[in-house]
Amino acid sequence: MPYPSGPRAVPATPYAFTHDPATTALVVIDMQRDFLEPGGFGEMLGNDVSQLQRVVAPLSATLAACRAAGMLVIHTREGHRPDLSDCPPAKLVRGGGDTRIGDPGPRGRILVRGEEGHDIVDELAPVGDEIVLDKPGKGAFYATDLEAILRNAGIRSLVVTGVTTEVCVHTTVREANDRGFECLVLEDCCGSYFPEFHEVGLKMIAAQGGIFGWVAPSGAFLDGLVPATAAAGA
Ligand code: C5J
Repeated sequence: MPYPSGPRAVPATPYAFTHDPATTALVVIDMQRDFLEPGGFGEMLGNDVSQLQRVVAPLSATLAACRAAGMLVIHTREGHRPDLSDCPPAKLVRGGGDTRIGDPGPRGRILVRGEEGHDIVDELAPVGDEIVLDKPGKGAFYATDLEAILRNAGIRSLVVTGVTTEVCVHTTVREANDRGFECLVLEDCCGSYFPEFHEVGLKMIAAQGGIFGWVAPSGAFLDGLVPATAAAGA
C-alpha cells in the first residue's frame, strides 16, 4: 500500500525541497557493473571502484522506501548497440587508450547492451515494471524517451541518484532543469571515482540559490517520505 501523497518539505541545500511523492520519480543513474565492479570498464580505465561501491547501501535503502511509497522508479544504463552504430566515433576513441567501448572485457563487451557488465548491479536490480532506460550519452534525456515518460506520468520532481556525480548525474540534472523538472540530488546516493569532483559537483548544483537543483542526504529525504507510523512499524 503506497504511503499517502501530499507535499513534503525536505531539508536541503540551499533551502527546503518541496515535492509530492505522487508527482516525483526516483532516477537511478548507471549503477552498472561496468562502472562499479572489479573487472569492469571503470576499473580497466584505472579508477578506484570502491569510491562508487559506497553508494550501493544508502541507495538500496532509498530504492526500497520509494518502492514502498509507490513512486515511479527509473533506472538508466549507459551503453550502446552491439554494432556500435549509436556510438559517436568521437566517444569511441576518447581517452586514446587501449581499452574502448565494444572491446571484450572480463564481463563481456564493454558498455554494450545485453552484456553482463552493462547491466545493473544485483543489489539494485530493477523489479516488476520499473522502467529501465538505455541511453547512449551521459544525459538521460539525450536520445531517449525519458521526457515523454515523465510528462505522461505527471511527474514534476526528480530525486536523482547514481554515478558518476560530475558526469552522468550532473548532465541529467542540467537537462532536467532546462525542461522544468525540479531535482533533488541525494549526496550519499551519488558517487565519483574522484571524491573532490563529487564534492564540488554537488556544490555546483546547489550554488546561486539552487541553480540546477537541491542537495540533501538520503536520510533527510526518507524522513519526510516515510510516515512516522510506518517507520515505527505500526
Ligand atoms: C561516465 C557515467 N562517467 N555514468 N559515465 O562515463 O557517469
